[in-house]
Amino acid sequence: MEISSYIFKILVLGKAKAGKTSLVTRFSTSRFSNVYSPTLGLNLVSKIINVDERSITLSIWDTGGSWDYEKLTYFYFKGSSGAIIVLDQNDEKAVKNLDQYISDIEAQCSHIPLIIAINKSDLDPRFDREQLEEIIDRWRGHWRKSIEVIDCSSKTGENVVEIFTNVTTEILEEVIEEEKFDVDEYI
Ligand SMILES: Nc1nc2c(ncn2[C@@H]2O[C@H](COP(=O)(O)OP(=O)(O)O)[C@@H](O)[C@H]2O)c(=O)[nH]1
Ligand SMILES: [Mg+2]
Repeated sequence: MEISSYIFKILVLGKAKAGKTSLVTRFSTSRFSNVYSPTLGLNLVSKIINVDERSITLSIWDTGGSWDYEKLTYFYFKGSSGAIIVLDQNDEKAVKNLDQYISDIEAQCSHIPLIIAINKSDLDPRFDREQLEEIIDRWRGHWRKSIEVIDCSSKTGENVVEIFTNVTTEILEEVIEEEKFDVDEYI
């Protein structure tokens, strides 16, 4: 049996139909379905990933659209070590709620590593990439952790593993740094 030394909670956010569940399913089972089935409440997936010769358990929180945002944000966001915001590149209004998602993360979790996953790279791009870059540059100006933009496709599998590996690597670096600091305090 594999022994996992860390458990990281990863929050997955994005508009309905952006491809959150598809991304998580592709990562956890290597499968994809074209049929849309709305996530009711929460899709909670646990998966072990190996990064830098460590095995880490990811607790992935894929939120559904039907939840009462106001009441449940705290519950969904609490204790997240990293977040993935999924945008559908085939949607003209893909970046519309991006600012809101990042401010909610800032308010509920403070600054944690972020990945902006531009999903559906197998389809035509329809959104304004410049507007996306502007929004991200603005946040990067004061965000204390990494913000990475990765184009991916849950359909073809492009960059799906990379998204989860990269967010885990960022979190792990931070945790190892903190552990060193803790040890130093005792010397
Ligand atoms: N072409 C294409 N379709 C996708 C991709 N990812 C998801 N979809 C489709 O988009 C729809 C919504 O996906 P879903 O994962 O349920 O979105 P969610 O509401 O954000 O969880 C479904 O019909 C999926 O098959 C992708 O990378 N490429
Ligand atoms: Mg879903």
